[in-house]
Amino acid sequence: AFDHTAYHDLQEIYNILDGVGSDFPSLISHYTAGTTYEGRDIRVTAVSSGGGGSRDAIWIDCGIHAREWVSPATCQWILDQLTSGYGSDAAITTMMDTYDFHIMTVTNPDGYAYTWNSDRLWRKNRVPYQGCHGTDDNRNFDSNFGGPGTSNNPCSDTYHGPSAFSEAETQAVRDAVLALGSRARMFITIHSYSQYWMTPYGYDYVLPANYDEQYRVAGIAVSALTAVHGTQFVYGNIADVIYLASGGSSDWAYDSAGIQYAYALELRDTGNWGFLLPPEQIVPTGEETWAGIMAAINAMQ
Ligand code: 0X9
Ligand code: ZN
Repeated sequence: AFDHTAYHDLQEIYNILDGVGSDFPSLISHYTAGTTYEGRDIRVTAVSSGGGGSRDAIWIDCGIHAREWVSPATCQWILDQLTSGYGSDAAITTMMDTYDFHIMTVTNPDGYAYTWNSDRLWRKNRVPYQGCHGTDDNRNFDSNFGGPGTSNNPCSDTYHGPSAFSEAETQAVRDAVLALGSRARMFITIHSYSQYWMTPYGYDYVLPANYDEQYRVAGIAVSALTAVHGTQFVYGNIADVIYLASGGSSDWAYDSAGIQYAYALELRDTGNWGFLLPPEQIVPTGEETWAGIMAAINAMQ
């Protein structure tokens, strides 16, 4: 089902997800976490080797920002590794017999479709507000909603939306993650670009109570990531590593969902190609990111 040599449009990605579901029916189940303004499904792929829904869970979402194409490509890479590795790769098998994975491969499908059809560098969703289009879904969570690093102008790329959780995409992430309850052990939201592995918070320079532990695990993840292809990542809290940004999903995951390991990743590169990362880099990006994520999962206490 998978093809990591090219980027795929939304319909192709959904066909790939259907394909992996029919190829691995004992591992894969799909559910719809929400429906967008333009009527598209927001899909989650649950990967489980057993346990009847009782196991701890890892949440990974990709593509909350439409133009960051290597992000959904990396969620597809992860799904491929999990399904092809179960029963053949010892590390993956052990991990999958311990954790369920819930993967939202295209969190913002309206925006993603728009980057294919109209504007390659579109970021937000496509809901119309006051003559412009789109809320930045990563400013729409209730983590200091409307605070630093957000805009109340619907024409801005960082428009926070009319109210916290006003958007179908943020409702979908919220509801799917909360449905996991205390089983959710790690939350990873995948962006590009800049090569960062970031912990809360984005809404303030204060650090989470367990910052030392999240930082320790991030360091292990980045070492494993760098070991694959030598790619350098900077790690630390969002506000210091990148900038103040309120209403983000990983701050919400830590503060409100109570997930103790909440990471926002910025994948390749550092700006040479930026959002237009060549498809030849999908595989190495997937390889190193997956190595980092596996190391992080195995380093959790
Ligand atoms: O600005 C963003 O939303 C992210 N950077 S991006 O270039 N991919 O748009 C950073 C997200 C930081 N996370 C939180 N603020 N929670
Ligand atoms: Zn982003």
